[in-house]
Amino acid sequence: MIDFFGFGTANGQKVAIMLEETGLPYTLKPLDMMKGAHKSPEYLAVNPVGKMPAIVDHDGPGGKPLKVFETLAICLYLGEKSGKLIPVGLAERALAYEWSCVVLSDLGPAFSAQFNLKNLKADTTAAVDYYVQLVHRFLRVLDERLAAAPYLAGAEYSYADVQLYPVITVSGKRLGENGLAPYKHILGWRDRVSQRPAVKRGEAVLPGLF
Ligand SMILES: N[C@@H](CCC(=O)N[C@@H](CS)C(=O)NCC(=O)O)C(=O)O
Repeated sequence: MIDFFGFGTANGQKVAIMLEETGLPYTLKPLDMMKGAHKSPEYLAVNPVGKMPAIVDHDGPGGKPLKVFETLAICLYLGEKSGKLIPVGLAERALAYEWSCVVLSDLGPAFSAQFNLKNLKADTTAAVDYYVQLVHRFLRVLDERLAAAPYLAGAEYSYADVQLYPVITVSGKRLGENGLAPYKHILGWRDRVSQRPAVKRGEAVLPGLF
């Protein structure tokens, strides 16, 4: 059984969807970030960085418990453990990792910076504008990728798509009602991915709050 420490953000949803896609048994341990649960000593013993998400697999390698933190590390662990959503070909595996990195280290942090800056009691207009244009820069590239292939790693849906999907559906709301309208290929891909039963279940387990 896997304990999943989650909260309703895009990162939390990535792990919820991945757990549902793999079918591995898990228990959601809601992490109340509004009350600072991610800074508690109990949680820091699981994730020393003090960020959500994290898992503890009580049936880890060798039958021993294994703690895993960092969204991408968790999703790769779940994919490898279950044998699901990891592309077979080496080229496709490289593509899945490459596009996951674009989402995890470029697009996601640009969305987060824009959101966090808006909450500061200071004039952050120029900094917010900078991060918004960065968000659009990566959305343009992702749109081109999804014009060239139905999924990020090519013909098949993979864990890389799980990294992007909640960023589009949850963080994407920060761009306003028509913010994603220029990205027709992303929107078509989003609609295809949203039809997957495991994606619907993952979204229901941990609805995206903001
Ligand atoms: N690199 C981390 C980032 C996770 C992250 O930023 N989580 C946010 C919530 S979505 C968080 O825990 N923020 C609280 C904090 O930074 O103290 C990952 O991909 O798991």
